Amino acid sequence: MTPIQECIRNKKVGSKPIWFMRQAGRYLPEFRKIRKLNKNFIKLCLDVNLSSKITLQPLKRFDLDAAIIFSDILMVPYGLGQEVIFKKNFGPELNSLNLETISEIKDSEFSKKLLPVYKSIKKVSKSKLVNDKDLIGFVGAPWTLLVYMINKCSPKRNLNKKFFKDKILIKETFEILDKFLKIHIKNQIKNGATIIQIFDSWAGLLENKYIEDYIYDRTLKLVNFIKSYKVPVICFPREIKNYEKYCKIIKPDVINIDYKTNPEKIIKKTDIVVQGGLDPKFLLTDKEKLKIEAKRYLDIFKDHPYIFNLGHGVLPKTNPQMLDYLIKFVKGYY
Ligand code: 1CP
Repeated sequence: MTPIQECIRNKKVGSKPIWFMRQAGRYLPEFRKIRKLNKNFIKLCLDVNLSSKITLQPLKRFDLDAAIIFSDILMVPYGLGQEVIFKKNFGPELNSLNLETISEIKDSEFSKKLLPVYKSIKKVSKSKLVNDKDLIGFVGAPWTLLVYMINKCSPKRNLNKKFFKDKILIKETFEILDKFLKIHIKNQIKNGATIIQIFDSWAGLLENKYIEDYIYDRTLKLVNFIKSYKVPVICFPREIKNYEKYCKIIKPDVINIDYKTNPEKIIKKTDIVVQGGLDPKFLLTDKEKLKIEAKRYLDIFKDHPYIFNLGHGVLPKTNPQMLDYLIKFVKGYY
């Protein structure tokens, strides 16, 4: 069994497995080199040779316990026929959501559009570099995808609250997402993903009165679907106000905490396996500060099954040597 599966299935404590959100990305010069020659981000995700190569880049450098497939949560709206472009210094930009068009998309058409993602998963799963390691597939949570699809750009730029009023648009989009996220998850598992992570990056934006309908109900459907394949599911409801309640209702196999969540409080309230937490900004400081902060997490989770990771993705300004230092420190701690 892989170190991560031991931690999740056997609730193993002791040495902590480790991987990083955004471990393949802009902080790596070898990624930037490929990115420079491939200006179209979606096209890059759909290039089987390049996306599998990028997925494996961090595993060539570091002693990590998992690979995460190089793709994006916005590949699902793309697969549904909503145009997505990634603009430099702006982020993603989507065109208007046309319910009629996306309701007509057929399962086979969607799977065909995203076929290179599945081929890339298959290719990576056969690589020696992931022998005895996990290969993480992922999806955006329905709520977070709805935000991008209706808002058409990152809500950190501006969130058009007007759309909360269109209940029909919201309900129908959720129904379509439920169907196609399940297809996307199934295709990833069938091609070699051994764990699925659900990213709910904008969980913290939602008003309490909508949480039940837009986060709990919708996410639970996906979590139960993933569990039916006997594949572990990690949930990351970033900045959600009540992590304990989320765990109680959703019951993911693993809960990823953000850096604002108090790690001590979380283990008092739940026996679910925990992942992450460390503020990625510590990787921009110095080794001594980074070590103290990493040690804090390792000590808190000494007797609790814990997968070492961050409280959000690796930042583009991170020096890869700091990541190397952190991995060696975590691996050598117990
Ligand atoms: O070179 C570049 O400009 C690309 C930067 C980049 C990368 C490396 C984007 C654009 N996406 C990715 C890959 C990616 N995205 C992965 C790959 C695997 C890995 O982790 O190494 C994953 C898991 C994601 C998931 C993702 N995409 C999320 C959820 C996690 C999070 O960061 O909160 C979100 C919100 C996105 C949307 C997205 N993709 C990229 C951008 C700039 C954004 C928008 C972020 C925002 O709204 O602020």
